[in-house]
Amino acid sequence: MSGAGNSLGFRADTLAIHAGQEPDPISGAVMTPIVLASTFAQDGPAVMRGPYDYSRAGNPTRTALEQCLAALEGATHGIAFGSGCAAMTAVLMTLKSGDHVLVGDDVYGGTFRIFDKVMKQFGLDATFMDMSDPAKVREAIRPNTRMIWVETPSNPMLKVFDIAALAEVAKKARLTLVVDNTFATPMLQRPLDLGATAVVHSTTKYLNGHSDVVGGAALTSDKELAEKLHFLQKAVGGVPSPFDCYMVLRGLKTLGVRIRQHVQSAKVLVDLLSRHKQVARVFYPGLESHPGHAIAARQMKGFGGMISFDLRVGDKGTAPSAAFLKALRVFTCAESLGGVESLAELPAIMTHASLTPEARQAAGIGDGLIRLSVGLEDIEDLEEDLDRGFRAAEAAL
Ligand code: P1T
Repeated sequence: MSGAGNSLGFRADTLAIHAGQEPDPISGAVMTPIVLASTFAQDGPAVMRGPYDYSRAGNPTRTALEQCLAALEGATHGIAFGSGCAAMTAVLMTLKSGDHVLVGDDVYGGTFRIFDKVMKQFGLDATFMDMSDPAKVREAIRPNTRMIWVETPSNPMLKVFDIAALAEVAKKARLTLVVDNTFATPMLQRPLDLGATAVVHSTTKYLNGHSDVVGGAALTSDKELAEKLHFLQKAVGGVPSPFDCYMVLRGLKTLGVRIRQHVQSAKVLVDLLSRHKQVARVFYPGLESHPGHAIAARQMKGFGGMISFDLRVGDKGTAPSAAFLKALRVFTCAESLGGVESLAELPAIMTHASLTPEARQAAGIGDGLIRLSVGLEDIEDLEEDLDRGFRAAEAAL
């Protein structure tokens, strides 16, 4: 399978294992070699021997990863970065001072921080808004708006937005639509097929899947945008190491089976949480009561492995939620998500602490909001662990 592998029509589970990866032409090694070289011999000054001259500009292990990710997202171009934040920043650096971006009102805290604390200094303006009503998004477009940016499902409230409808709005106004597909992964949702211009990922999460890499990527079939991103990758230099690229390639091989199990286990825990007297509300797109359920059912192949819920905390602030998290023995209290191990966290003081208190309140991120990344442990151990948490939370009330 050569190049992006995509044109050959293979399906996602096959692409995840083979796209961008041929047995090594010299040794026949089945696994992609980790090419650690920072520089590559030239046949003479500025006479390239092969496609590579310097590893910031390009590296064979990185190319394999970029082609694999591009194939999975149905993109012609993949551009890998040293973190999800580096990938997102590069995409925003394709804009210029005075431009304006419409951003979904529920995004990872670090994404909010890039807009609020970094890009703002360079004159990039952003409006955070609920993107549930595409007509409202259309009305919010200004003469200087260049981009619509959305996470779906979103972090941490699991909001779902209609990618095809937003793509329609973007297309009519000649805007770029960027979708952060970290929570869904291409196994469950392919935004480019629905009309998005680009997809961004934190490969740190499900794509790598083993909580041992920080990485990111942007995928697009827009040639002009891809050229700008390749330029920024080389010029600004937020590149991943060859070893990290290899690790993500290795993790990707099991993405399909992992995601199917994450989804199946999440469903069991959602049922448990939905029936629990200490839970005020469960946020999960698979619930029929979820406002975005119909859209999720249409645009996703499964509802994902992330769950948020509001624990009843009375007037005790974060104490019952903290007690819940401390009592867990299978779930680890930690930021991040998408690994084989289950994680639990308190967005208000962890992943979304960088939001302003007003932004947190507007998003609904309160003291009782607990976010779970459902891992691959035995489901009965996970159920018992949540019981442990609930008992500790009750004692703290
Ligand atoms: O951590 P990094 O690889 O830089 O990725 C940033 C990022 C981008 N997009 C989404 C949707 C994310 O969730 C993240 C990182 N999120 C966490 C660390 C977290 O615990 O939510």
